[in-house]
Amino acid sequence: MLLRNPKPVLLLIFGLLGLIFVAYSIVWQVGGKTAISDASNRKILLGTDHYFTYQFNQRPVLGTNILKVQIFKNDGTKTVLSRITGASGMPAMGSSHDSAEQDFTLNKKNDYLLPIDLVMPGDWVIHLTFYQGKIEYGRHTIKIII
Ligand SMILES: [Cu+2]
Repeated sequence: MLLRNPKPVLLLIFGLLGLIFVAYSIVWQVGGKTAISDASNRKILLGTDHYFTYQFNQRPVLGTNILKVQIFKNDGTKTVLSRITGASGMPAMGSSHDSAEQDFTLNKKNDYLLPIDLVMPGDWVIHLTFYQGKIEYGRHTIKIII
């Protein structure tokens, strides 16, 4: 049977589609899917006499996330290195989302901070490189699924 006035039905359908879209976006952002390769704040060995931990300012989401790295001597004393860099990318997309190797900035609390831009859902890697003087002291790769 043909509806005499299809407008309200169309509005309802578009309204529902809109709601589904919004709900889907929220679920995607909050994410049951996000995963990180190391537990937050796990001690990761660095050379023979240091370790580091890392954490994000939030469960990683699309957009900019701040990665914090802290360096410790084996006895647990917080310390600094000469330089830490991070380079992020999405291996499945070739080099199209690769960032340059960027320096972490050191704040007053001796935390190393670097903004990480995750521009699309998928599997991401962040390559960390640690320097003592000009010598490469260690490397670690963080994997993120968003
Ligand atoms: Cu992409």
